[in-house]
Amino acid sequence: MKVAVVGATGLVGSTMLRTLEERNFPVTELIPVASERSKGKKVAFKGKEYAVVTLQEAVAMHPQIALFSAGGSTSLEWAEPFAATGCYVIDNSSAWRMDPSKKLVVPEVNASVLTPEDRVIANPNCSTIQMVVVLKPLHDQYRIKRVVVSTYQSVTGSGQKGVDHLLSERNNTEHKAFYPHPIDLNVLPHIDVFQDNGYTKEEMKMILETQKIMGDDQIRVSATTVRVPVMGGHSESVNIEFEKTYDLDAVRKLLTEAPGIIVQDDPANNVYPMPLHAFGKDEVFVGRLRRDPSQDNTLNCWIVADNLKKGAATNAVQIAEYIAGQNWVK
Ligand code: A2P
Ligand code: 11C
Repeated sequence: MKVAVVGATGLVGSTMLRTLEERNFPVTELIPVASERSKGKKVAFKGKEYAVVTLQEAVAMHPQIALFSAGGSTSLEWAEPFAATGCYVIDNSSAWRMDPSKKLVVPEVNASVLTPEDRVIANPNCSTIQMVVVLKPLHDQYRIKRVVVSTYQSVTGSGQKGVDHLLSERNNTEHKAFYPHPIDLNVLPHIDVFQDNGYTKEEMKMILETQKIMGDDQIRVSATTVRVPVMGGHSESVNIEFEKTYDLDAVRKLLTEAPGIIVQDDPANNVYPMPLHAFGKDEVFVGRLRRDPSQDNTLNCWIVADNLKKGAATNAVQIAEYIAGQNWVK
């Protein structure tokens, strides 16, 4: 398949290239795309070098699948023109996620909503993806009433500028501040812009995207999203209230058998998910499973995933794998 990666020089885009390689996606021709600034720059894929092209050049090359991760404005301008050529666009930006005409997909949760006519498909926000992978099997079994989540998000979620800010503070080198405060040796309860209701855009994404992906707007979600000086992935403390009663061993078994999840829950041996271990992995890790003694039918857990992998590139490639598997690509 002829595959374009838009944003190929960025953090998510380069992880998309690596993920296509690792998962052996059937790429017959790769089209790496970035801004005019990067035209002609070389990127490596499967041992070969490919020259970066512009969006205008890429759309004329008629890719069959395009993975977009070059920001919302690029997606708003270019996703539909690519789709108009018959290409399946899988868009990692927030541009189309809440558009009622676009599907918002995490394959383990709702791949079945896709039809051959869905030519622009939205990839959710990283912190939402890792949470819904765990919520889905629990919702099917016990019906979730309410979720209260606090996140501990990696600087890689901000792209290269966030990584550069942390590393330059740590190495005491000259830098242009990306965050409004120091990030090293600090914690910022602030991701993306504040809204009129006092929540940040990241927090609102966790609420609205969860309901859309789970196909249930009755699930109540309350979120606090926090940036921490970490590189390997996002962590989440999640409190989940069910309608039905549950058994902790049954929950552990359910999550162990659910697709895309690895249970790491052996506190006696200090085993629990951590971003350092999730780094570079495709799965979502869950542990610290325990009853909430303050409320009936309520579970506490700790969810970790590499936000550049399952939170972005892996999820997008899995959507591409699903589409390829349906034989919709002509
Ligand atoms: P470029 O490297 O040419 O700026 P990150 O999230 O790590 O900051 O990466 C952003 C990605 O999006 C990069 O590949 C960047 O390319 C690409 N990008 C940014 N703006 C545009 C644009 N207007 N058109 C195409 N690609 C863009
Ligand atoms: C962060 N979750 O960690 C953001 C990054 O809507 O795709 C991804 C933003 C998005 O800052």
